[in-house]
Amino acid sequence: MRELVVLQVGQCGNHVGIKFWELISDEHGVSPNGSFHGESELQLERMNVYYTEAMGGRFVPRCVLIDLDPGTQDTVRGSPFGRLFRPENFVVGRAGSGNNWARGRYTDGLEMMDSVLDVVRKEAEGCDHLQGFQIIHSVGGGCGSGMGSAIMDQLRGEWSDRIFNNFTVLPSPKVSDVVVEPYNSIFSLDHLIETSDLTVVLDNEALYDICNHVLKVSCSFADLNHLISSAIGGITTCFRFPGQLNSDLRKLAVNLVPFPRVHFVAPCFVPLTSRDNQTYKAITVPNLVQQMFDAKVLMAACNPLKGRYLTCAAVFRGRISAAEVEEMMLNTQDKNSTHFVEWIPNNCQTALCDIPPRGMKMSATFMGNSTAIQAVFGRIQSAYSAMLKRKAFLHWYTGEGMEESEFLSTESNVLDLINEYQQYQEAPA
Ligand SMILES: Nc1nc2c(ncn2[C@@H]2O[C@H](COP(=O)(O)OP(=O)(O)OP(=O)(O)O)[C@@H](O)[C@H]2O)c(=O)[nH]1
Ligand SMILES: [Mg+2]
Repeated sequence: MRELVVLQVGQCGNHVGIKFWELISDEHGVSPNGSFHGESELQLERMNVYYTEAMGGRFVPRCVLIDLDPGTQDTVRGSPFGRLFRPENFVVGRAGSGNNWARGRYTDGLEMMDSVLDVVRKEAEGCDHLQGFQIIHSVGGGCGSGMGSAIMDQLRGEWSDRIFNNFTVLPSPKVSDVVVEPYNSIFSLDHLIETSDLTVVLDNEALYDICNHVLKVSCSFADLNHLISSAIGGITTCFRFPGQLNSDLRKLAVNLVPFPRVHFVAPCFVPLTSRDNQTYKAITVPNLVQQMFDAKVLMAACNPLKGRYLTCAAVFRGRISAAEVEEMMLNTQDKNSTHFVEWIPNNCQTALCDIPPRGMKMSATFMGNSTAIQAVFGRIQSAYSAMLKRKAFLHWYTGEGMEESEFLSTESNVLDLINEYQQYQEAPA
């Protein structure tokens, strides 16, 4: 079996992570106590990708839950599925980093590193054939960002030939009041560019707009996390249920990432639903395809019509006709051909899974590797640059041992990435 190890780091990582486990446990018929109550062989067939079967047929998530701050883990333990996790897999520090990347990366985070690695090694050694790691984290604070980077450096050293897939929540002033977020995020991006194979961008700015303008619901973290977990549930469908296309993490990464640094994809999930509106609405394949390519539902605040898709992938779920899906997808690409680079033929991959998400007849999840994503990085880099110019808040970082020169080299790596996207956008066939 091809197993994955999930690491959820920091407050956001753990809050999103628990929603993901609730969702997939429901889809695979795993009860909060780990027993199987499903009706179908299909739910069991690939269970080992995400769960280990423990004594007495109990299914335990292959998940390591990490935070410097003990408070988050108490929330996770107290949630309906909190008892599903192996108690030893909670790795907790004494206090949060105070939104300081340097504390997560260099000081407090490193103190906890041995305990983290012990748990990860135990999980990895219990696997038949480990595919790779999925890391769920935010980059606006200090733990998910700084400690997340430190953990990835270590894991890369030990498992260099495995795939590293990040689910990365980017900050927005619309839902946060952490003023140093641009610093923490640009430091993390600098790391992700080098150490992640595939980064799924979950941008709080876009998620806020979806809640506020499209769904017209409140914009609490619970609302944003509902959207995020449906996207992660959709993206991981092909790993969890039998099928051919993009059926493991490496295949997905190979199809989506044409150049090593250009591995940031923006997802969307349709039909959109709010937390309390899970009821089935009549929806058709043409509907799904049309919504999927609408910038308003994209979970990164950028407009793909202002860039070009290098690659994309879609997962359709439900009892739907493969021929209809194929036809609609080709039609849409034909009509928008200027927004797909012509130098990668067949750059849109479509997978089908018979089993719809709970409460729906059909759904689709889309991941686009579009050059338009440079706008998201540009937004955060401008805020970074404005503060750095006046050296605002620098002492919090230099006080932990960081050099001022690091601030400049980090920024230039992110600026290089933005440039690369621009070059690919303009590259002729
Ligand atoms: N979507 C979403 N964003 C969150 C959530 N919790 C925090 N954030 C965002 O994540 C960033 C802060 O990161 P946290 O995850 O709280 O910080 P941390 O990793 O625990 O690090 P510390 O600074 O040590 O607390 C800000 O941009 C918040 O807006 C959440 O549950 N959902
Ligand atoms: Mg925290």
